[in-house]
Amino acid sequence: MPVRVLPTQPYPDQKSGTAGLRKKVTVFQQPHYLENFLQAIFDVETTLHGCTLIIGGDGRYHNRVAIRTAVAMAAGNGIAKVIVGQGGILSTPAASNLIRIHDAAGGLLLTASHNPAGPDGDFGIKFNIAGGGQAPEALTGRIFDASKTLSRYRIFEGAAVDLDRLGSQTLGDTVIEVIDSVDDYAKLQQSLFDFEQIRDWFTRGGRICFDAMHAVTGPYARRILIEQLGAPESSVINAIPLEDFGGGHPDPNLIYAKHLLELAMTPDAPDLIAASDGDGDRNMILGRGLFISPGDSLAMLAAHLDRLPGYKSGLKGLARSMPTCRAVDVVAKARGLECHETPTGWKFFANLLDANRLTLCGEESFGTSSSHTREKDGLWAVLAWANVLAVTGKSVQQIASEHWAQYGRHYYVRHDYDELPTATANGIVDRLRNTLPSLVGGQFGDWTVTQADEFSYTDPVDGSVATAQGLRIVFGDAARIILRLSGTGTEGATIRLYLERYERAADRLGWTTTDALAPLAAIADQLIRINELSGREGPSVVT
Ligand code: G16
Repeated sequence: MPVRVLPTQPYPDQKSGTAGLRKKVTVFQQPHYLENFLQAIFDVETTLHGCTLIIGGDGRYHNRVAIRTAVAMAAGNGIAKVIVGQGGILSTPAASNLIRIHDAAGGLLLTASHNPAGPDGDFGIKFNIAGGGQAPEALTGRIFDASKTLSRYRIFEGAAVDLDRLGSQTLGDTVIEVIDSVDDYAKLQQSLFDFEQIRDWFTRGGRICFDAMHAVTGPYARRILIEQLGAPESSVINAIPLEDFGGGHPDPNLIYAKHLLELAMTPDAPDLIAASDGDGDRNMILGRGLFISPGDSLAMLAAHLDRLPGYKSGLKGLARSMPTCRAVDVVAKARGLECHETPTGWKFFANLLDANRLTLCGEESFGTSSSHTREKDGLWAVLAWANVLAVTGKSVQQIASEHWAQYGRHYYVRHDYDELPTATANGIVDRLRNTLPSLVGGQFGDWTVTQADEFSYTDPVDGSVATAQGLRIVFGDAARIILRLSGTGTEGATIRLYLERYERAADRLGWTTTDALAPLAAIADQLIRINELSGREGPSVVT
């Protein structure tokens, strides 16, 4: 039998963060590092045996090597059928969809999301469970425990799988099916949106610029926007996926996609400007003359979604992660919908989605999606916006200003302090945590602190509790200051500071974000003293 049991050494650092295991490529290249983590998954998640497993990645450097190993280990661990995207390519939302439609027992998604790629870049693995969602914390904890004590792994030795040839191949008793990476995803989007209406919108002169940032969404965007919806060729830029993402940083935000903001400010800007990230789950939305913050995008989609075919029967509920601005809460209240506040991490939406209590959810980190899948879905958000523009006949600018006039406006910014020494970052967070109780009732200008605590979350479906999910200083509905440690960095520690201010009066809706948030930034500085305590002059990234 070519299935071999080979020795490995345990690694002590295979703890999954906010979205799976993310490390430098060089870490993954250590002997048996990948094998150790994968074997821990196969040992712990015994439901995979005899079932279907989906495997794919975002095409970054090391993708093919890792996928070959994953396929050979799946065959070595009794998986009945492995479905792989052609060339090893699957966007994260496409993989989640495949898990669902093939009734698979899980999926291995090889990606470090928006983190840079290449030999010196990052690599990662996410394990998604049956139903398509990310493994819950209890499961990733058990996988981590197993990874620390493993001494052997099982692999189909000498496996020669052709990842580019569509169709079935076998490795021993395991069927390996290589499928088109885009087909099923495109069908899913067709079932949700009015493609006729969007096509008409293009025919009538509607224009889009979608930037795939040389990452995984290029083939998806080309197929859907150009081939199926008839947008001109020039509508998708940087469409060819490259192993190093063209040396760029496929994190679509105001820093790494600044060129899109500049495009939006030109007189002849397209009606809709958008981008997605490395693995296709994030989205950035701009209109002519303005950027739509992720929290606003969530709220504006919430206000319009039931006009689109897949959502005509109405919305079940809405949700956002705790640091995401509360714009969606205002829409939920006005429409009498349930609204949930969850910890950061898409996995926290899964139970609510499965329990049919949620239709639309989103995060400040440029993630938006709906009940159609169990991951955030970058291209879905872009198509949703295109369909909203087509069905309303309005511009992004009109949608935004009418929204703010009706519901009020949440000004919002995030400051990231990247790659801090871990002890420094922990010290800053600990210090604020200790001062929180003394802040309640404090007066800062016109604002009074109504709540100052550490966020913890009890899942309303299964009762599981997630503690230590970020520190928040709340000034009623008027403003919030939030501080938390990122769970996705690969070097040192990253502190994120989030500032949110809500205004309703007509003469306060047209401020710049910087002006609106300046007083809150000053209060945050007074209370948290990040610059002083970190020795930095300011944040590394402001989005
Ligand atoms: C991941 C998670 C998201 C989370 C984001 C930021 O996104 O899937 O749910 O909001 O990380 O996490 P943090 O603030 O802890 O760095 P992605 O796109 O990187 O998979």
